[in-house]
Amino acid sequence: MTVFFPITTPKRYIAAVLVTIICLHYLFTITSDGSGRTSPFSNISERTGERHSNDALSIPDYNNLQSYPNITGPRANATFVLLARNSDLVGVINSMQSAEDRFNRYYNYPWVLLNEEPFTDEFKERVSVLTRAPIYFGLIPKEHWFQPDWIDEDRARAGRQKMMAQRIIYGGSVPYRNMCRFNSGFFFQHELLQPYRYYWRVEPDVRFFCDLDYDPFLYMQEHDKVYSFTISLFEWEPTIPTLWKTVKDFIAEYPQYVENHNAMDFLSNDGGKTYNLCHFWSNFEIADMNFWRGEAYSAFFEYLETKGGFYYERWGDAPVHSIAAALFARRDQIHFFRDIGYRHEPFQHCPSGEQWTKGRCSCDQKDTFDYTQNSCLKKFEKLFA
Ligand SMILES: Nc1nc2c(ncn2[C@@H]2O[C@H](COP(=O)(O)OP(=O)(O)O)[C@@H](O)[C@H]2O)c(=O)[nH]1
Ligand SMILES: [Mg+2]
Repeated sequence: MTVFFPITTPKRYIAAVLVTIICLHYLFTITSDGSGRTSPFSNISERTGERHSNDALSIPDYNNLQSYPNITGPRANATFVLLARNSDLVGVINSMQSAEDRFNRYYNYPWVLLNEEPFTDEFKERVSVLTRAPIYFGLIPKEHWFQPDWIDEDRARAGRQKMMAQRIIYGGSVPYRNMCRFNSGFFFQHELLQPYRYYWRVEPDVRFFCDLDYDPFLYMQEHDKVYSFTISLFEWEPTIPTLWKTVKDFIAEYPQYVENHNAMDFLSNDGGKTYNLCHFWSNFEIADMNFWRGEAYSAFFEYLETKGGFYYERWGDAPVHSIAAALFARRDQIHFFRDIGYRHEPFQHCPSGEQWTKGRCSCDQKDTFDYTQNSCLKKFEKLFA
């Protein structure tokens, strides 16, 4: 005879269903963290279904600055710098959002935005909401921006036309040349930047891929660094046909400014005779403005300026800054921020391994400029081999 529960009996049926529901509920409460995700690591209070009012404290309170340890620690005298036009608004928002999300919402370093035209109210309003840090909008003095009167415009025009014929990017653009000259010799003289020593340059439409859990400005200060980069590459030679000769003339005239432990071997494969076109990509820079404001760089920029190459050719601030940092600073004062994931079209630097995991980087480790054919990183690393 087969023994079986006569589940057709209504009372017994209800009891069985109830027991099943209670068992299922118990199973659910011991395996759930309450947010819908099951986790074997749920804490005791969650296992028992209790909820404490301070449970939320396990989520960092970003609105309470005191709760973030670095805020109370030492800070550098530093700021972000962003040069932009009103028409760059969307790109500026993208870049600032990225820098704030990945770093500055914890540190609240100020932002200084510069333009040769007044920023519109809409521009100011849209970017001001992106940060809780102080934000300043500055107008660039005319003499720091526009082509000086002593430049021979016929010669400058001929230079532009030649470059346009060679299809060189921005070859025919005067505003681009204004920008390169301003970034080379004037931004650090702007009155809004006078209070600061270190700056982090940001451009529209760049991206920071990784969390940064330390202060790179303090890193610069504590390790006596003056210049840093994430990407280095070769310059487009037709934009600087006479720059290296000018540099060599300057060195011959002012040998006292050349640092003994310099990075000439990053710039030249033959001890300085010729320029190998390596430079640091200056759309990302964290650097010490005291270096630009110092005697060596001031003399250097003045020398370049008198040659007119910012307008007769198209000298970029990247080779100008790079050459100066490589020659007038010690090579160990130049730093490669390997852990800062960064993109400016069309290249990016993506950290790898532990740095990638720790930084919660959103970039593809395989997509990094570091050791590609057009990168100068190997040359930089060889300086220290
Ligand atoms: N205010 C202002 N900013 C400019 C001008 N031209 C370029 N910039 C800024 O200078 C930086 C470099 O210019 P960008 O167009 O990004 O050049 P690229 O990165 O070399 O292609 C960016 O921060 C631009 O917003 C200009 O005419 N006026
Ligand atoms: Mg750019």
